Amino acid sequence: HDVNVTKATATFGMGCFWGAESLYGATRGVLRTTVGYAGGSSDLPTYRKMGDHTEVLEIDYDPTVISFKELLELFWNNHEYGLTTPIKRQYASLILYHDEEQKQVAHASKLEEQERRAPEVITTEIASKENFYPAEAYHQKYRLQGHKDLASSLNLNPKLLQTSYVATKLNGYLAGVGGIEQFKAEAETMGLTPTQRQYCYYHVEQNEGQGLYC
Ligand code: MHO
Repeated sequence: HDVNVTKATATFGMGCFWGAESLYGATRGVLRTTVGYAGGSSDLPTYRKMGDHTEVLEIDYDPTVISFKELLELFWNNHEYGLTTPIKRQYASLILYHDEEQKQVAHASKLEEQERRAPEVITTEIASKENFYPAEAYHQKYRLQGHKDLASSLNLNPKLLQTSYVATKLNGYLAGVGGIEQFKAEAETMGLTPTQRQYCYYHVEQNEGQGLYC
């Protein structure tokens, strides 16, 4: 749904985009997420023909609730970007900034992180966000789509899989991010039917803290 709030966008590559989408989805201040391909130069990438692109997550957020710097803390704490294991271009560690301020914050944050992790060398690349190609519908809200009955009861067409606030949130909580208490507080405002809500309470609680996987 359309919400009348200030909105900014961040784009991160941090390994498999399914996990990243769940991580940020359940985060306060995140309004919607879309997984896709970016950072390369080849035309019209797809999952099967990604070319030199990387799996990335595009995050629309409300900067009055969560800052770009806070999004970056989640970024550093939730993927591999050291040189100990070589990383395929598909899973590269990438910060694609949308404006001058994000660019500066990203560089400062990487320097800090580099100091903290030395002598390990950080592979994270920082570049301007150019083209972003949304991924195939079956990659969007992947964890939510795994709950087939719930997902079909939400009538998520390919467009809504990219834009729905509720799908964004559920995709995070059902993967165990955020936890049952935070979910209960938020669920009231999601417009779920009693059946959907009961189903989600059960699975959010079951999966709480299980860790992201791909
Ligand atoms: N291990 C996953 C990777 C998916 S991903 C979106 C698979 O089975 O394809 O890179």
